[in-house]
Amino acid sequence: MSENEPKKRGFFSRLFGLEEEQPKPAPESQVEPSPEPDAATEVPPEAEPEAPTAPDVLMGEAAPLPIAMPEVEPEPEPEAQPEPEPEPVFAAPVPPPPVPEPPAPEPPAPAAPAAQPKRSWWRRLTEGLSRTSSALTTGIAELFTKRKLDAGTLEDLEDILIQADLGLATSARIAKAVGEGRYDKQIEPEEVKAILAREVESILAPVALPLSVDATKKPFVILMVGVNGSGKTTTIGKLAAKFRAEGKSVMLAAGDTFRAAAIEQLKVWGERTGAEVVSGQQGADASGLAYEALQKARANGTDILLVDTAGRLQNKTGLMEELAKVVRVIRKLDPEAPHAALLVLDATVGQNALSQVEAFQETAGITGLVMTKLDGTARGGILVALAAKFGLPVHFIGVGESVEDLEPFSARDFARAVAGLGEAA
Ligand SMILES: Nc1nc2c(ncn2[C@@H]2O[C@H](COP(=O)(O)OP(=O)(O)OP(=O)(O)O)[C@@H](O)[C@H]2O)c(=O)[nH]1
Ligand SMILES: [Mg+2]
Repeated sequence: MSENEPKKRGFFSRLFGLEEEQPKPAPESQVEPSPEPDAATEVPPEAEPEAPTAPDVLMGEAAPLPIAMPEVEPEPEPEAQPEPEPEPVFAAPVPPPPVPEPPAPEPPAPAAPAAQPKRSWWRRLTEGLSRTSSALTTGIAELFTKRKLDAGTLEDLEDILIQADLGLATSARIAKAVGEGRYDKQIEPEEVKAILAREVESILAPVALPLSVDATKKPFVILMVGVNGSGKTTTIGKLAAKFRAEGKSVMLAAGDTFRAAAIEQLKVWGERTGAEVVSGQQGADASGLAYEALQKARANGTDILLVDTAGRLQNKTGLMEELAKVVRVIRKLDPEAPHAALLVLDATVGQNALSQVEAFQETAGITGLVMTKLDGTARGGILVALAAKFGLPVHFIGVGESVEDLEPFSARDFARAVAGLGEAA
């Protein structure tokens, strides 16, 4: 029984960190509606001046993936965004938003080799998930070594799983699976890990779905949304590179109009990937820009339009409303667009991801998830909780800042990495 039960909770708590990590702080000063000529109607704009848009057309051949380095570092961003604005009015640059104090900027991206060997993918994934997996495997080893299984052990196991962000329901489910038919028997830690991997894989498998691009939609519009610094713009760059490598034409819409650096960052990705960038002036209306880009992509016969948006915290209603407007305005041109609305989640935020999904789901009708920064000190267990709770497709995971660091999501790889098992044969 449990008389020699090791007292390891404090250790786990320290391993996991007790606090929730929040997404990159993004002080947002909610700005009052900017003094824009009122056009509160939802009339689509016409005859927009093309003036502020200076597309960098760099359409090349389906390119060998260019050196991938997002060197335009997201600047301290005033995430001060105008409240819902009048419907798209192009070329009506609004004065730059007030500047609140800068958030901790993301560190500048280190230089990375253009093409890393594919092999390193598994290593980066397991290293990124090591915070989660080592806590789990250490906990499991201490709990199950030389002990018979009883209700107390299973409760302790459940606690370990909950602390690994797997969520209450999933943790209970896994503990139950471990207990089945094994009461009063000894069970090896390796067996527990195998059950953990199996259960996690079975939860993740239904959501591990590729992003399918319907070629009959021209352009196929992909809207990228998420909180500040989650990796939207970088993921757009990586996706653009993938699509270009498949020979598709790609256009990028610089819908984060609040920061000049955000526009520049997207232009850099456009140059690297041979994708045209449609951008407006800083402060321009984001929905208007998206509308203009869609018109342009249509006129050009572009295959895929990727629309960047400004980061916004999910509890800022004004900013979320502005995002809803981007969607509404796009739909004026194409009622089915955006054909994909991808929520980019930073894997290091833990439980906060749950409320991000809820809020962005409601506002932008997200169709799928991309989880980034799984190469960092990730709290990968949250992906399992998200899958169990929302069942939204997980298309890709990001394991680094370079262009090749975006991988289709594999339920088996992820589950084995979380459980501290080796790469699947
Ligand atoms: N380690 C790692 N860093 C990433 C990954 N994806 C993005 N980043 C980095 O995260 C930082 C923020 O990425 P961005 O793409 O600018 O994030 P964003 O969501 O567009 O940010 P805002 O526009 O400010 O809301 C950059 O330094 C990226 O290089 C990833 O998968 N792994
Ligand atoms: Mg961005």
